[in-house]
Amino acid sequence: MTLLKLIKRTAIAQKKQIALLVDPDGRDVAYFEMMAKTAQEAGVDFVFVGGSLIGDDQMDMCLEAFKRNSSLPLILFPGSVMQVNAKADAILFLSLISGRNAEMLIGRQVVAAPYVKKAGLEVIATGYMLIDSGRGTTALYMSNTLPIPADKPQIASCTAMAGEMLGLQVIYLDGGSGAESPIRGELIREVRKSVELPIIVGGGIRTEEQAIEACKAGADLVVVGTIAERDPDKLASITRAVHSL
Ligand code: 1GP
Repeated sequence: MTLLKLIKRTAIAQKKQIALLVDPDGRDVAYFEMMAKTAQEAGVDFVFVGGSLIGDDQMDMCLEAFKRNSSLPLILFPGSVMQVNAKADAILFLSLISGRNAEMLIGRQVVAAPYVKKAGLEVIATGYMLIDSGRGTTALYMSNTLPIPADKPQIASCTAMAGEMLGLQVIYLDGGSGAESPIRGELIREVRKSVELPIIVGGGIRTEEQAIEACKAGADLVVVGTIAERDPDKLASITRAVHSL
């Protein structure tokens, strides 16, 4: 079964899933091995791998360490074309539909397409939406786009609807890694009402309660990165909370 089918089936069954986001930048093999074991023991559903500034070797090293130390599905969440890597299982093929930067909407994808094809990765066409989280994040700076205001759920829902109509397969609502606070439930609820696609939500989720709130508002899959880096033990308790819903 493809990973997209797995995400969809789980969403239809109204079960919730969680992904650990690993940014390989500046980390060594020992760190990747530790995180792989932590994620496997915690029972997360997926590992997203990517970041804004990663060299080729770091990505290889990270994917190899996760393969050696876990059986978790590895999904690329690429910050650049250079991060396309055949060692992963799938790629979130992102179009930054919240922004108006043509490079992020279609330009980078044109450059990446032949590499993705050659790598034989499962492609998950993703409507990627940055939501304002109260402070500048790396994602905003690097993408050179404006985020959707946090208190404008209608803009978010219309954007997601357009993404669905264009044939995208999942919607990713992201407050940006290290966001001060997670995306508000009200905005997630509005998007949930507007589209049938699986909804991924991440950015600033640090507690069980925040993960539960995102899920109850309509997220099918939540993503945690920063908190797992700071406190790997927390990953297991957030995972348990998400799976208990
Ligand atoms: C960012 O959703 C991810 O794309 C994770 O964010 O690092 O804040 O958990 P955090």
